[in-house]
Amino acid sequence: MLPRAPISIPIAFFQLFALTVAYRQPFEYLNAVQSLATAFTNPFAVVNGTLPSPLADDVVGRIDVTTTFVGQELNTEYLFGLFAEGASVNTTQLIGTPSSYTIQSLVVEPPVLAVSLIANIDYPTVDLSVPLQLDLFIAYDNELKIISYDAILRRWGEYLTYVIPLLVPKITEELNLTTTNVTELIALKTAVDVCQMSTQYCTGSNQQYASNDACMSFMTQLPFGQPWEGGMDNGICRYIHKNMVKYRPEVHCPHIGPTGGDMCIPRNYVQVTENMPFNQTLLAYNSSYNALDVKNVPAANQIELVKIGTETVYITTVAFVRDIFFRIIFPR
Ligand SMILES: *[C@@H]1O[C@H](CO)[C@@H](O)[C@H](O)[C@H]1NC(C)=O
Ligand SMILES: *[C@@H]1O[C@H](CO)[C@@H](O)[C@H](O)[C@H]1NC(C)=O
Ligand SMILES: *[C@@H]1O[C@H](CO)[C@@H](O)[C@H](O)[C@H]1NC(C)=O
Ligand SMILES: *[C@@H]1O[C@H](CO)[C@@H](O)[C@H](O)[C@H]1NC(C)=O
Ligand SMILES: *[C@@H]1O[C@H](CO)[C@@H](O)[C@H](O)[C@H]1NC(C)=O
Ligand SMILES: CC(=O)N[C@H]1CO[C@H](CO)[C@@H](O)[C@@H]1O
Repeated sequence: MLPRAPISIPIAFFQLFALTVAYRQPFEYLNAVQSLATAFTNPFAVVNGTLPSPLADDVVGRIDVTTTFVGQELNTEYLFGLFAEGASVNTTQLIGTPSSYTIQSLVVEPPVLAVSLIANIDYPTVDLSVPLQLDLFIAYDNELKIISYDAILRRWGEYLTYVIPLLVPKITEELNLTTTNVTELIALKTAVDVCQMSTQYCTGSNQQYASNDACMSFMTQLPFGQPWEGGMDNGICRYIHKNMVKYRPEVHCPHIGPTGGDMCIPRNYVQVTENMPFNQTLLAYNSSYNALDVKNVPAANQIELVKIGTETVYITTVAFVRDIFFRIIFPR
């Protein structure tokens, strides 16, 4: 005789899911992080709308070596447009284009994940590809769009120190120069590229400099800046922002102009460090035990779930252990 299936069992099963339904299954976050990495290494496709933006409308993103960006449009421009535009010009760019990636570390604790990926950054004019490690904390909303991200470019200073000398001979050739002074060369390269964009796109009410010459003279006086000063009043910041002016000149032209707009400006270290800009926390605070999580889990199973020496039930982990489902559905 078949055992009579107690009616409460499928409900318990369903409710266990229902309790975590605001969050998604772990594999969905894995897919989401893969989508992000794919988008990052195909920036053109995001910019032209072939790949959907992985970002929520009111996303807040922070990148340690630049600054905080608010909203989907701005973040799309900085995460994808920056690289897509860099790849579309024929001259050697100081900022390369991500082409492929490997994920080195990943922790999923819905709705937050932490990932460290190694992206290969391409410099096609010199046939170079250099790995750059990116560490990100990401919070997802219920639609699996990124609502907060906090990104760290690991060894960014070391990266630039490695890359720039490899670009210099080609840049020297492109600019028809004879100088071997790298500082002067990079300052000139920065000025040429920024001023070209400014002269082409920042016109009318968006005009920043009286002329291309005025731009060149301003830019060549400006220090290039340290690698970590990508959000400060210097050349590297304007160089990062130059690729966006084409998208929305009214927003981005001031960033490459003499004032730096609200992007390339002096910043206070303590304020930057202490300011928490995110609308949604990057703490996976709902993942630990609470009574609701185990409401429909039989007491015997709860005890089993609480592993030796710990009093915390990680329901987000537990919910996906097949064996435990079976025990809930078919209690001994
Ligand atoms: C968008 O960009 C992708 C990647 O570069 C490309 O394959 C695709 O053809 C582009 N689509 C349009 C409509 O431009
Ligand atoms: C890059 O070079 C190609 C072929 O030489 C040319 O068709 C294209 O217009 C150039 N693009 C830019 C942005 O100069
Ligand atoms: C580079 O210099 C050579 C020789 O002086 C000149 O013929 C050429 O037009 C220059 N090219 C550019 C892009 O200035
Ligand atoms: C390179 O140029 C900078 C700026 O003009 C100057 O301060 C520096 O001393 C030069 N370095 C060398 C090695 O000549
Ligand atoms: C976290 O859990 C509490 C209590 O279960 C719930 O009220 C709250 O909405 C949850 N927060 C998020 C962001 O899901
Ligand atoms: C809806 C909301 O609270 N938006 C805020 C998100 O965070 C940014 C930056 O901290 C604010 O400017 C938004 O107003």
